[in-house]
Amino acid sequence: MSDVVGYELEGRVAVLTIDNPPVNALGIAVREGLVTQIDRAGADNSADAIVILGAGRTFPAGADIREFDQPTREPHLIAVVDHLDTVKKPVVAAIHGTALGGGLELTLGCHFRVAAPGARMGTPEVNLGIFPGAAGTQRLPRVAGLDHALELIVLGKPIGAAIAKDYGIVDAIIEGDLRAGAVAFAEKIVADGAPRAISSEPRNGVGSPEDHAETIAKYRDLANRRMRGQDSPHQAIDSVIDGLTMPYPDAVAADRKRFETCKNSGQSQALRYAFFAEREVSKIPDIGKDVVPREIASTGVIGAGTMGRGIVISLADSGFPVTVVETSQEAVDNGMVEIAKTYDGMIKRGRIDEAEKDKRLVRITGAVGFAALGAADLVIEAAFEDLDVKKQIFGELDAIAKPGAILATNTSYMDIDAIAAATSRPEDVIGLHYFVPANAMRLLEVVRPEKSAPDAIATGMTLAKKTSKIGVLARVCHGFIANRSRLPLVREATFLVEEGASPAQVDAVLTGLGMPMGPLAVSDLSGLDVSWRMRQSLADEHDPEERYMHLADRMCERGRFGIKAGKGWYSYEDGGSRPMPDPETEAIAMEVAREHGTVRREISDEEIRERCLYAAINEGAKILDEGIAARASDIDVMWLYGFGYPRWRGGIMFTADEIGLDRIYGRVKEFHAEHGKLWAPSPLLARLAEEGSRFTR
Ligand code: 3H9
Repeated sequence: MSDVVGYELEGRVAVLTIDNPPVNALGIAVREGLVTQIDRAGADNSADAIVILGAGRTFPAGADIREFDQPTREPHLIAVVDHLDTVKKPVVAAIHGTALGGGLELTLGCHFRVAAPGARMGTPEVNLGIFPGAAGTQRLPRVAGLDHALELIVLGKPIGAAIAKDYGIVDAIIEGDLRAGAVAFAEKIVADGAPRAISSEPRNGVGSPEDHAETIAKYRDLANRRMRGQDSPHQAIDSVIDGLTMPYPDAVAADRKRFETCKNSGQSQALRYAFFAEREVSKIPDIGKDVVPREIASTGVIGAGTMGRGIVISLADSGFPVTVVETSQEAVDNGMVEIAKTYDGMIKRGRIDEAEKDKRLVRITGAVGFAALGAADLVIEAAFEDLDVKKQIFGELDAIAKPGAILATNTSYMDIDAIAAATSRPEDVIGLHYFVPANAMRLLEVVRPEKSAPDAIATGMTLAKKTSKIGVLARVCHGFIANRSRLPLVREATFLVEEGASPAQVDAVLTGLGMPMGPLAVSDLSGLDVSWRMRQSLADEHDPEERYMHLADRMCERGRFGIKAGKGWYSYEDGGSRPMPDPETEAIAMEVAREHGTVRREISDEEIRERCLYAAINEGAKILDEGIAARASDIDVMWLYGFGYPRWRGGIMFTADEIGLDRIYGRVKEFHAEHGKLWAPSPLLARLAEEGSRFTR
C-alpha cells in the first residue's frame, strides 16, 4: 500500500508508522502514504482509533526541504492536515525526537497529541525564509493561544515536551514505551467517548487583531531586533493575522499564496542553501566514515590570554577536563580569576547557576610549564603570534606529549607546515583556529597541514561537534579561509577612506547589506594594532607593486588603536564604545593621500559595496581554486559563523552567484586596471564567468 507509511493493528487501534529516514521528512511519498493509510484506517472495521508515529529517531522533522526547488506535488501537506479533520475516528499523534515545521503541523491536524518526555517540537520555518505553510499559522494559535503560537512561529525555537504540555500543544507525556502508551491513550479516548478536538474549529473564538494588538506588536519588535532584514517573520505574523480576520478556509488559501511567494524569494533560497551548506561542511571528500577520530579524554591549552581562556572555557563547558599552562604562577592565577569572572557573567545573564559554575571550574586545572601536559590527548597552543615562538613551543611539546596526542595550534594565519616540521610527529599536528570570544563564537577553522594524518583531522572536526561548534576545514595558506577571504574587504575599506569616503559611510554600506557591524567599527573593537603587527612581521614579503595599507599603519603610529585607546577610525568618549565621527581621521587620510598621490573624491555607496564585496569574492575564488577550501559553500559557512554575514544572503560566494559572475568578473577587471595587482582576477572566476556558471550548486 505504501512503502513509507506502515499500517499495523494493535488491538483495535491502527498504528501508522512513517518510515522515511533520516528524519521522516514529509516528502511526496509520505504525504501520499499518509492519505492512503488514513483512509484505510477510517474504513477498517477492526480499528476504532488511529495512532500516527515516526520510525527511527524522530517524528517527521518537517516538509522535505529538497522538494522546495520543484513545483509542489499534490497532495499538498495542507490537504493531508485538513483531511484529518474529516476522519471520524480519533487520531493521536505520538511524538518523539523532533516534530518540527510540517511535522508539528501534521500533529495539529491530529485530534490528540502525546509525546515522549525528551521530545522537542517547534516551527523553525522562519529560519528557512518561510513560515508554517501547512495551516500551522491558523491551527497553532487555536491550540496554544496567540502569544505562545507567535513565540514558536516568529522566533522559530523549538520547545520541550513539558513546555508543550503547559502550552496545551501536548495532551499527555508518556513515560516508557511511546507506542504502547499512545495506543493505550487512544483506547481510553474511545472508551471515554471523548470528542475529537478539531483544531481548525476555534473553541472560544480567535479574537480580532485589535484584541491582540499588544502581542502582535511585541513579536513585530522581536522580529525586527533578532532577525534584522529578514522578511519571513513578518510574513508569518501577517499570516497569523489572516486567521484573526478570515474564516479558516479563506485564511489557509491566503496562506498558501503567501507561502509560495516566500518560498520563491531570494531570502528563502539563500537560507535553504545555508541549511545544506552547514551540513555539507562536515563531509571531507577524502576522509570517509571509516576513519575513526582519536579518543579525547583530557585536554591542555597553552596560554591563558584572551584566546587561551576562551578555548579553556569552551572545552570545560563541553565536559572536557582541561589543563591550562602559563609561564608563571602569576599568569596562571590571573587566567583562573578571569575564567571565573566569565562564569560569573554567565550567571548574571541567567545562563548557568553557581552549581554549574563550580562543576565547570572543577574541570579546569592551572599549571606552570609544559610538563603538566604530558597526559593530555589534545593540546591547543594559544600563545603569541610569532612563528619562532610557536616552533619552539612545538619542539618542547614534542618532547613531553604522549604518543598519539593531537598537537594543535590556534594560529590565525601562520604556516602550520613549518610549525609541524618543528616536531618529530607532523602527522599529529593540526590547526584549530578559534574566533574571539572562543567560548561563544561557533566557528572553528580546522586547518589541515600537508603531513597531518586523516584521523588527526577527523578528531579536529569531531571536537568541533562535541564543543557545539561548526568545524570548517581549510588547507594551509596565509590566513587560511576565514582571514584570507576577509582581509581584502578590510583592505578596500581602508583604501576607500584614503580616497575620500568617511568610515561611517563605508560601515553604513556594509551594515546596509545586513552585517551587524561595519569593518572599520570591527577593527576599532578588535584593535588596529593586531593587523599592524602582522603587517610588520610580513614587511619583508611585501610586493612593492601591491598597494599598501599606509593609512592603517599611520592610524597606529598616531596611537589610534581603536576602542581601547579611545580612538581609532572613530573616537570614543569616556571609555565608552559608541563610535563618533572624528575629523582627525579625515585629516590623517588626507595627509596619507597627499603623500602617496591618492586623488581624494566623492565615493558612491555602490562603489563601496562593490569594492568591499567583490574583493572578498575574488579572493574566495582564489581560495577555492587553490583547494584551500573544499567547496564554495565552506567559505560561506565561515562568513555566516565567523563574520556575521547575513544568513539570508547565503554567504559571499552565494551572493556572487546571485549577482552573476559575469558582472563581478567585469568589475574586478575594471578595478584591476584602476587599482593594480591586488585586484588580479581569479582564474576560476574568469572561467566560470565565461561559462555562465556558478560557484555554488
Ligand atoms: C516545513 O516544514 C514547511 C512546512 O511548514 C510547510 C510545507 C508546505 N528536509 O541536521 P542533520 C537532512 S520546512 C530534507 O545532520 P541532526 C539533512 O540535510 C521544514 N532533509 O541531523 C541531513 O542530510 P545528510 C521545517 C532534511 O540530528 C540529514 O537529514 N523543519 C530535513 O543534527 C540529517 O540532518 C526544519 O527546518 C528536511 N526537513 O538534526 C527542520 N531535515 O545526512 C530541519 C534534515 O544528507 N532539520 N534533513 O546531510 C533540522 O533542524 C535537523 O535536521 C534535525 C536533526 C534537528 C531534525
